[in-house]
Amino acid sequence: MKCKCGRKAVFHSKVYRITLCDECYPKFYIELVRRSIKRYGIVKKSEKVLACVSGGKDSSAMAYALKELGYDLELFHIDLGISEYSKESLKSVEELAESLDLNLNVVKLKDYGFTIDDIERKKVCSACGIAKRYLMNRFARERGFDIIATAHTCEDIILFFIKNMLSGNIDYISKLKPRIDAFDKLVAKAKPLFERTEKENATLVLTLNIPFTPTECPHAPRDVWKEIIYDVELKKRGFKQNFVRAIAKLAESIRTEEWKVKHCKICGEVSNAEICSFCKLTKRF
Ligand code: Q46
Ligand code: ZN
Repeated sequence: MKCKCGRKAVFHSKVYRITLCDECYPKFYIELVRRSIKRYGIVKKSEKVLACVSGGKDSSAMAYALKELGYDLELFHIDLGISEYSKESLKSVEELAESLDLNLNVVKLKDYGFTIDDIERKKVCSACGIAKRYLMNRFARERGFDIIATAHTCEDIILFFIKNMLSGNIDYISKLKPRIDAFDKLVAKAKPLFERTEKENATLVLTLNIPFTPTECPHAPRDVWKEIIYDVELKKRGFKQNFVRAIAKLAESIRTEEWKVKHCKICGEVSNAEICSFCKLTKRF
């Protein structure tokens, strides 16, 4: 297949009815991200952005896109201490920072007394999520960043939506908004890739040789729901993007109950209990 410019194609999409080469695809991708940001007001040009990068393809694509679009940004990586995976991830984000000429901030979980490898198997991902949310928010606020950008893809958003619907956590759906404004000590959050698919992100990093590691976290569970989402997309083209837009609409319309903000007695961060989940974790070690 050939691109409209006549060169060999690297990307074909039935959803957009388009076939593009390695020169036309990056421009197309950046334009899609620009449109999402504008349409949903995800990041403002005046905001200082802390872009969270794991070393994987999605966050590498996000960092590249935000830089191309002219945002004032720095990179942020947490060394989770997950054996070889964390070493490879760190190497990859260092290469990414160098290739994009961006400042990289690294926080080591070990400096808080434990690593993800120290957590019992069943609780690994929940502890990891608690640590990531806590460290990125605290770091961003203490260093004067206005907004935290994470590379959630449309598959991630659909997955969170289905799982939370099934567990009856309707309130949680409001967290799936493309932008969540700052509240008390919580810094604003942005999901600039919420309409992008993993395939679109992978095509960008492979086409432009943007550094990333293909290695997956050894704790990543096999997700049957993700396979189901891909199956539906195969049968109904455009399902993922249409669904994620509907989720964004729904998330915006949910009025969360006013909650009286509490602060952790140990660290002072926002918490829904006397002691926050992160301090509970550090206390165990
Ligand atoms: S939560 Fe779980 Fe991920 Fe943390 S332990 Fe690995 S798989 S990295 S997004
Ligand atoms: Zn605390």
